[in-house]
Amino acid sequence: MRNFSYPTLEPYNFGGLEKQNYKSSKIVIVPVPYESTTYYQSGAKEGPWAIINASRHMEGFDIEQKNDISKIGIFTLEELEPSKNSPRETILRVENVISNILEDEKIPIMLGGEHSITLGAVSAFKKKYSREFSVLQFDAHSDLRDEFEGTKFHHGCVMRRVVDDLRLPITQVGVRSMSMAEEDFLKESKKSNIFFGKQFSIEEIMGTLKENVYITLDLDVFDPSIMPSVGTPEPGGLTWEDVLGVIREVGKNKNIIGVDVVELSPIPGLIAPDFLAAKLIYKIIGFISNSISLNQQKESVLKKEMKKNFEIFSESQLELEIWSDDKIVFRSDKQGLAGLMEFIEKYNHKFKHSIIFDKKAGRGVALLAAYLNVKMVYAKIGSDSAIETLKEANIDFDFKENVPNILNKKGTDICPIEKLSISHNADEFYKLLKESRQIIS
Ligand SMILES: [Mn+2]
Repeated sequence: MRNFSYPTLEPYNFGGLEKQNYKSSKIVIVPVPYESTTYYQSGAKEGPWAIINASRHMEGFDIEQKNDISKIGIFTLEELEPSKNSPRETILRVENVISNILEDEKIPIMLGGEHSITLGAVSAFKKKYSREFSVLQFDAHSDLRDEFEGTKFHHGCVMRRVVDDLRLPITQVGVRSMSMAEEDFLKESKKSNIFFGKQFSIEEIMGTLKENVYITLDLDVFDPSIMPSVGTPEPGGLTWEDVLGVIREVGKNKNIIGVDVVELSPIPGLIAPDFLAAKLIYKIIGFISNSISLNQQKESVLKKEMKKNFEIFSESQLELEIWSDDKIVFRSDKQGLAGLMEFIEKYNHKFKHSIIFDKKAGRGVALLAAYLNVKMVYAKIGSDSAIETLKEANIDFDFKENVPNILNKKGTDICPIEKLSISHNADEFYKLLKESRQIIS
């Protein structure tokens, strides 16, 4: 083909980025122009395009972060084609693409489209995180109807599917419209932490959330004065700062694992709401990249300290057991610990939901816990310096005489401890871990 050479405008991707590279991107934008059920104001299928188009005119530099946020790497996928057959099929398509992104350890940000697509994304997250995450919903509506207009996959039913079918904890913010049946459901089931309108404090919201948070944001949570471009605008909505204030704190204190921003129905000629949606997403990406770099700094400081201290506490009689989400238990002696550390360095393995317990937890155990990224430390006694380190690393702990006997917990598959405790180098450790996985499965 002829090589045209002329100046071009910003490409049609989120942020109008010159070069997109999937491999080096942490954020993946998934446009889903889905619209099926009838609307007061229709046009949600134009939402993703309008957001991307507006985002091409955003400034890359962010005054708050004093940085070009796009440096985290943003890759925009092609628009997903909704199924013409059924809502369920579209939701499955969404689930597939989000699963693929999670497999690649990236953070998906989905652009809607109708709110129903959230179910597909959240299903993919459940496969990866099980029930170890919260869904934080910003919305003018509670979306808790069991069925609406003859379907369970209506956008007014999406959170009901999340709490009932996926059995996930939800927190709802900004709700100012719902039906009597939804009110009854809320009262009876107590399945939602709901904050009506502006009646919330950031601390209260934080208190309802698990460590991992998926954010679903229906743009009608904003006041119609700044966000008229939605299917059902409700008065008394949140301001730009209300919403950003909450998400900023979630970014600081929790782990944002995925986001969707839905229900933009662009009004021709009115660009400010489209731009608001684009900028909102960019701000959220900023919060995410901020927390990732903070965690990396914290991690590397702890790793350094761990290495420095390793010699000292490996001399002591360290005997600990680690119970991981992989249902693998191993007992470590001095050499075993050396093998474990070598293994973590080489294979970059993380025992995300593990528990360590030890007879006595000193600073060494606390550092190891931080290093392994475990969730909880149990021990009979804990030193002051251990408590200090664990608090710093945001790890829960429980020090009491009766250390729970997790090893004997019913239904826990355990691979032979002896097998793993003899691994004294990284490759050996990896081999044994792999073998034990096979034993378990
Ligand atoms: Mn909604």
